[in-house]
Amino acid sequence: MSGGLYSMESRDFDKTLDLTNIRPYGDTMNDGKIQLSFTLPVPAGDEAIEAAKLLIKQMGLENPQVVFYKELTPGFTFFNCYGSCTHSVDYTVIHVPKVESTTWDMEETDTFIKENIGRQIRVLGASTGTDAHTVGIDAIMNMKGYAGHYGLERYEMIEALNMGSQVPNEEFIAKAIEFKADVLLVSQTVTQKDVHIKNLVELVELLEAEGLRDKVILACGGPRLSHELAKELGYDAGFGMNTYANDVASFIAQEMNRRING
Ligand code: B12
Repeated sequence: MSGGLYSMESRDFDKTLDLTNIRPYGDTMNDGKIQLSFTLPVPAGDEAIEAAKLLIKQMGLENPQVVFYKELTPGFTFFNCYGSCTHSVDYTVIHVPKVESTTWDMEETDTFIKENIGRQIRVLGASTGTDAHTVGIDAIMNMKGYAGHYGLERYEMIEALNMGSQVPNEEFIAKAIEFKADVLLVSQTVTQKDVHIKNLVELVELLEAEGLRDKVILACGGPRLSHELAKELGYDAGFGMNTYANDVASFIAQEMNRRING
């Protein structure tokens, strides 16, 4: 959704919108309504509902309401609740670091690579470490693509190799050397106990030890990753939710061009 378009439409629709002071929207501007769901380790009943409401109040939400509850298994009750948030944020001062490239479609990127790089770019991808989630990296790389965006394997000027999931960092690097990869793409979905940080950092350290870090474009992606975090961990770029292959391909083409042609 385009922030600019949205705010203009909302302004036309509701004159009480103040972008320096936004709060959650339920059905009336500035009502602050938030939906929460959680489980408490107690049996269902009036006391459980009261406990849920007290908890929501302690979270700083006003007018707590339990709209659904069910004992999932003896002694554990699941709740759907609402409450009103009284806090607000200034949307106009927010700055989120983002990958600085222009997103093109597949044909534009292929043409740019032909004209500026003059050869296919070799891209190696994998979901590394113990991570078994393949759908994210497949969405970026597979020929068929994802949500109407063809994957990197479809690009004429990209030679893409997807190693799948649970690829140890050492194996990934060995393949990168054999494949003469220009670009390494790492997918990390599971973030429990910060395992993604450990994996991602370990890869950077191993690449540095092999003298390879500066020779490749290194990017990572996953639902809990951001460009800011990726940069902190030593990556050239990080991609989060709703990324498509053409976002990544455009970045790769422009970054390669910058490195080769200045
Ligand atoms: C399918 C799934 C599984 C399948 C995976 C099958 C497979 N072949 O991939 C199975 C059943 C194996 C599984 C297992 C587990 N899962 Co799971 N799984 C999911 C689920 C339902 C969907 C993930 C998915 O496919 N999303 C769709 C893709 C398209 O989205 P995406 O990955 O975000 O990718 C997009 C972007 O992030 C980005 N992207 C992703 N990677 C990359 C890489 C690059 C380079 C780039 C540029 C972009 C990019 O582009 C993609 C397209 O836009 C999610 C919940 C959910 N609804 O999201 C849980 C979820 C990810 N799983 C979770 C967990 C906890 C697990 C297990 C640990 C459960 C367990 N206790 O065993 C295991 C871990 C196994 C392991 N060793 O990794 C948690 C993770 C929580 C966390 N914070 O870590 C989630 C969020 C569920 C939850 N709410 O608890 N899982």
